[in-house]
Amino acid sequence: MPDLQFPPGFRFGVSTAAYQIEGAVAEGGRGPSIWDTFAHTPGLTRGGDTGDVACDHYHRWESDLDLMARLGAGAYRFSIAWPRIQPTGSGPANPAGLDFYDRLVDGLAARGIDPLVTLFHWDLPQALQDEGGWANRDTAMRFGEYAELVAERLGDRVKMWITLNEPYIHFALGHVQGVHAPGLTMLSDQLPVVHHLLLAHGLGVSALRRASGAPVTLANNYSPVWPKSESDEDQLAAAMYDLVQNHLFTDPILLGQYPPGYEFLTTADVDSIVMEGDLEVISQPIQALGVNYYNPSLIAAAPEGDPLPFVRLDIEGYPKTAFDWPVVPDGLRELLVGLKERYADRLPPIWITESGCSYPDLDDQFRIDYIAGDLAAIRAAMDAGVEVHGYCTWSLLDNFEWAEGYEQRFGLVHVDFDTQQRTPRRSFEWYRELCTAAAPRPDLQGDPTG
Ligand code: GBH
Repeated sequence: MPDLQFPPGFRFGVSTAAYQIEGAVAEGGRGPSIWDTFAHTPGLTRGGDTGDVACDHYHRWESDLDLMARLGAGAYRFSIAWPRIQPTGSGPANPAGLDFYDRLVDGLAARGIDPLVTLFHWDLPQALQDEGGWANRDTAMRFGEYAELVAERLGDRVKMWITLNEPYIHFALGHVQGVHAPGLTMLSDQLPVVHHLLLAHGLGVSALRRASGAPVTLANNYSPVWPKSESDEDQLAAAMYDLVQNHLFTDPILLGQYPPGYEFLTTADVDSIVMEGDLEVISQPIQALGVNYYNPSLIAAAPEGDPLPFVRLDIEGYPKTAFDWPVVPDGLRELLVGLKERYADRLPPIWITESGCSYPDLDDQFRIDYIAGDLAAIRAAMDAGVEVHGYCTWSLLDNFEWAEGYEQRFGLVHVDFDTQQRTPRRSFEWYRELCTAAAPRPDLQGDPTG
């Protein structure tokens, strides 16, 4: 048993996302999403990989739940594919879509695992993208309706709602860098996408709180920002990077206002985008804050002529995962303490909704050390006064790693993508000890603080 003592009630779980594991993209009345379109466009994903089959979880969900039961997981964070619920992103619910998640939620309850449900993990219905996607304010309204349909059906059993997964990453990689769906490269007038994602979150909170007693949050990807040097240029670039990655999708929610300096995101009149009353909707109380952590960001001023004001540099001097990402567990402590400093009393209890690494071998001491490092960092932050209620590791299974296809392996469980055979790695056994040693957990639905 690793020497990682957490207070009673602390939950250990695992995370996944719909497009990364489900497959069955044309079954049960599911409509196409922007990720189907993107992955099927030649040259955009590694080796042309798509999520058409992925882990075939849509057909194998029961045995996957049995795996989680074997793990002793206290919580399972999964996402609902919006295009299964509304194939074109609006209108009445598709019964087969709701039925699938209904069975999943009941299957979890039968195994004593709390369902933590993400409503949007990047798979926007393609029909909404055809109408402008997140650049269109209507998409936020549609999200509120979708949230309502899901909450009406599952709201009595879901234990925590996560409106959006990593809106910053969806914005930056999908709408600025163009390396994720929908593959846009918007160099100016980015504020509408940002604002409509935030508005969707707020409208989602309203709908979910109306129909369900469960706590609501969103999962943000945070990264402590390290300026390359003391120079004014690098300090300024780092501050701008910090603004977009760490503050842009949190200040409006927790403080009711955009971070100072955000106006550079548009050349239009801000009031034509951020309408009266929007910030009230966006800043409704949330009962937890989801934190996804992978690594810090080393930032320098961009060379003259670059379209963006900052560049991310390689972080040297730390071990690297198979994905070449630096392993810096203390960055998690740093960011948690930083959140507490910035948001003080406005900061709700934190859930670590993702942390993990790509590592291929079945004998994966590397992954064990990685998770243990992040858990020790969480403990250190808790000792410094940050309230953390749970940890979900990314991921249960090897899965479709977006533009990187199936090459990167984040699972506690290895998946052979030819046979769909699941083989638990050594980290699975290690994590099982941690999960099973955890004390019994109080009911989240009855706990107003989440
Ligand atoms: C999450 O995104 C997603 O929610 C999940 O779907 C995904 O599978 C998982 O993480 C693993 O990727 O340039 O070396 O400093 C993570 C977003 C963006 C985090 C890129 C790490 C920088 C790596 N990531 N980022 S590096």
